[in-house]
Amino acid sequence: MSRRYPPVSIIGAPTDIGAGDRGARLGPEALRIAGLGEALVARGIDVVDRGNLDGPRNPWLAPVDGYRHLAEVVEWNRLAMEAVGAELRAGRMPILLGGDHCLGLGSITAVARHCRDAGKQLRVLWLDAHADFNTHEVTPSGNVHGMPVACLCGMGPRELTHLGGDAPAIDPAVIRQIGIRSVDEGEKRLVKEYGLDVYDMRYIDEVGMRAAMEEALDGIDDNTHLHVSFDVDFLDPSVAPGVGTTVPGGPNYREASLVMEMIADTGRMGSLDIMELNPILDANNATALVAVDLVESLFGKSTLMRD
Ligand code: B3U
Ligand code: MN
Ligand code: MN
Repeated sequence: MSRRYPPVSIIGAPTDIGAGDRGARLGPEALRIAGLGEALVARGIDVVDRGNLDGPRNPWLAPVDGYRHLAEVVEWNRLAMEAVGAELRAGRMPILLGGDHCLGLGSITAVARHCRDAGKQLRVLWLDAHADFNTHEVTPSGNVHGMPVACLCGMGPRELTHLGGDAPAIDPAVIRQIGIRSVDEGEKRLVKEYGLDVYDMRYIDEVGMRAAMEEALDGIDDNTHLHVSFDVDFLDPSVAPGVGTTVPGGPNYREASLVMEMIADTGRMGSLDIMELNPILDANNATALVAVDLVESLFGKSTLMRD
């Protein structure tokens, strides 16, 4: 093992409060059963599993004013923000297990605050089929898992945009979105207006994953905190069927492995979300196993010694 990693804390956030299907609440357990913790321990990493956060149940109601379950979403994100923040303050690397991707808001709000306090430069890699840049005005669903990036950039209800006190939590310029292939009509306009740096599948097909990732990782230095927000629907459904919103034409296993390996090579990953795994829709936990395998690559697993 050539590189040393900081101690890791696994935090489960068993909720589908922001999703359009139920089942992502089972994601943390499926990832544990797929051997996430053991795989990291086997790589020589100090791992503590903090167990699960305990937030409100999913009342499974229709959207109100463009948001489903806003009060519960706020509470889950507050819990996620506090848990992630506590690990960062303790010098540990949080891995937040979703749960649906609305939780990226709480996680990254905590990471952004930590970076400000520590004088670090933040870079967010958002691996996803979706831009998650909807607002209550343009959302086709009212599901808040389609909105966390917008909220982080200051667009959304005050309870979410000001979760950490200040809004916006981050500057859109720190985000790189990779694997995008489903953006709603109104959302497209906002993505353009805010100048999000999006490496969509057409771009990846044209230049190749390696060149796209080189661009996305450009400018990272020793003072960078790299946050990886991994929505499992980033992957092509042929390798990852166990998610609520599959979109065809995503990165295959080889491309996704390269993404993770290139991130590992930077040595700068300081926090990670693994989101949207829905075991109800999975086949024998296959998607969870793929996710764990890719996380091992994120933590430096490679076929040969490279250093
Ligand atoms: N953009 C759609 C679908 C969606 C976004 N994120 C996920 N699905 N997982 C929406 O509902 O906002
Ligand atoms: Mn997402
Ligand atoms: Mn997605």
